[in-house]
Amino acid sequence: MDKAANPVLGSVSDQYLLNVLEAQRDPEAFWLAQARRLVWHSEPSHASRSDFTGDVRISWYEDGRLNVAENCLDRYLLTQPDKAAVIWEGQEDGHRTVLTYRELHARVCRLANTLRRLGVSKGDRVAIHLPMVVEGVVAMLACARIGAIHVVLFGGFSAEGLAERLRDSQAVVVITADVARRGAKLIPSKTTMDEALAACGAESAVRNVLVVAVTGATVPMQAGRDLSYEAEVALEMPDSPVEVMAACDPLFLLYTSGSTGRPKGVVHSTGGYLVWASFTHETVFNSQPDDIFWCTADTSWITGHTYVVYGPLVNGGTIMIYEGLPSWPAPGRWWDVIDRNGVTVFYTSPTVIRAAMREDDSVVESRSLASLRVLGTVGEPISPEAWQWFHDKVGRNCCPVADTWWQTETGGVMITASAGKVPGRPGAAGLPLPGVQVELLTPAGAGQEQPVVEGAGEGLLCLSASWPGQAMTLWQDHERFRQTYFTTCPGRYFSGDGARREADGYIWITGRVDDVVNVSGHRIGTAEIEDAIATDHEVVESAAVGIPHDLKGQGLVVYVVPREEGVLDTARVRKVVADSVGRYAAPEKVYVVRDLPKTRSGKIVRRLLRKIAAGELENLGDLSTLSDPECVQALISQVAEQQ
Ligand code: 6R9
Repeated sequence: MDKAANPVLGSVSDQYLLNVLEAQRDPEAFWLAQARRLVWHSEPSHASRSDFTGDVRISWYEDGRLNVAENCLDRYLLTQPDKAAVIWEGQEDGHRTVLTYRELHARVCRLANTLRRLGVSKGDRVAIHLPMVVEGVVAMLACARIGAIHVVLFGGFSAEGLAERLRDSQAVVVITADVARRGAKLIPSKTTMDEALAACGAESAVRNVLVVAVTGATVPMQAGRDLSYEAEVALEMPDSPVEVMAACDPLFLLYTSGSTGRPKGVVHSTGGYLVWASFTHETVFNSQPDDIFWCTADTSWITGHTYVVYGPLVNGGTIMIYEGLPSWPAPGRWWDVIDRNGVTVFYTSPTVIRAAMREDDSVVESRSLASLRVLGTVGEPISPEAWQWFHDKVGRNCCPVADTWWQTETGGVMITASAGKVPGRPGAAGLPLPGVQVELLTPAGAGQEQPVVEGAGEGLLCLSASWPGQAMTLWQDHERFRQTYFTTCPGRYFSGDGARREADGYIWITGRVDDVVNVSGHRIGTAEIEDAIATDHEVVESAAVGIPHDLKGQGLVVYVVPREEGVLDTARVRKVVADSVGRYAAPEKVYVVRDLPKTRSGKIVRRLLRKIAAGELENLGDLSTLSDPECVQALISQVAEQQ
């Protein structure tokens, strides 16, 4: 990067550029220095022993030993025991709790002791299925304290979705809620979990279910298995020893969607992940000790892991957690949360911003928002218009906006305009963080060489060197890990996204190039949807694609070929998806068609289906590879009839 020759980079801070250069010159020394952010029982003697070739090995700080909960809590008991660690606000009037570091530590210890008493030990999996309540944070840290691997499950999963993940992870204890609040709706968490466990039958390893009384509703309790969370933790002492872990022991696994059917259990490490959480939380948001840091993500998303819980706490910050929706009971609710609690950093998603833009500007303008210092967004591309609105209306023209590109697999932010260091540019993600080695590769046919794009240009977004936050493997499927991420562009990690780089280095994310659809920031594999639909015997074949959607970023559209021509209940298809994946994945539209367009080798041509569903009929591209080019016209008219 040549600062002098480049007016934009001219305003990138010197310290930032120095870090970039230092990390490039001697990554080993740079990352070893970053490890000093943490407290270690035994300090690592080296940083990375990772290798993207052969069987693929991701290994950071290998001989270091530490405990994550001790890093997030105990170290601060000495320096700032009475500082607020968590500010929680409920969606019901007057529901608010503040926990100091001392209090959070005590709660974590009580649960850690409870889990130990229930026979949970190092390496066991514990599933956490909770709404945005303090117990979610407590549960993650309690697992970390005893070396159990947490698996946080989304509250919106169907019973079948939960069952699949419980079977795969072989969790021994589940922590769930009686009922969760979601605006005016009540979500029956416990009974959905009961259904999931019934569906698992003998394939589940769950011995106990701890039920948090979120609303206090009466729910069925199975004797011997189900226990009241509150009653159990009350039996325990507020102190508990930590399990000292190796840096490469798994801290958690988190399921995410890929381009094949089965969800992937992404496994994150203890040492490398925590260094990454600390480094990125400080660098990206220019974090300050008196920040009230509000990342609005659900804890079941990687963003919730890294920026609701681990990043801010490992850096000794104060986190804000809000239970409810942005516009319930009335528009502007989240702006009130910011004003009432003095939130300084607000990190949210483009979906939330787009929804707020649709409201009258007076909603946001009538709030003060004077406490805000830094804004961030994550999850999907943000349009220049939405970026500008966020900057002008929420940030009142004076807060930097960091769009942050990253993934479940990267553990934390990778590409962004770090607040106060790199000038933001509406619509662009920004620059790679220090130590992040981005390469864009030109897509090539099988067996062909893939040239690296130098300077300005577009290509597949790859990372050519490991970084501390990189996932180590997929749960019990290292071969799938290697195949998924390291074969498209050999010797590199391939993200599944495409990107464009400007001459001055700024990167724009162009979206997924694989079969993953991003609906309001939820990654949904089209194969997951198609597998669900395949269980309907009236359907011969189906194809799911994503199309642009004003509010959600992308919407799902499904094409189905019925067994009996023209006869199919589309409502049933939507229900089958909602039941087996979750309501959030129910398609916007189901088209019943006679045939799907395929290549001569039998591959469904999704590009065509996407264009037809989006009504972009002018340029359908090359149809010569289709086995039956005629089918396209028929398809277009069948879709038109159903629109
Ligand atoms: C953190 C997170 C990852 C996928 C990723 C990409 C999309 C995320 C983005 C973005 C454009 C951004 N994505 N952030 N696209 N600009 N700032 O979202 O993780 O749920 O695993 O999703 O989301 O397509 O590959 P995850």
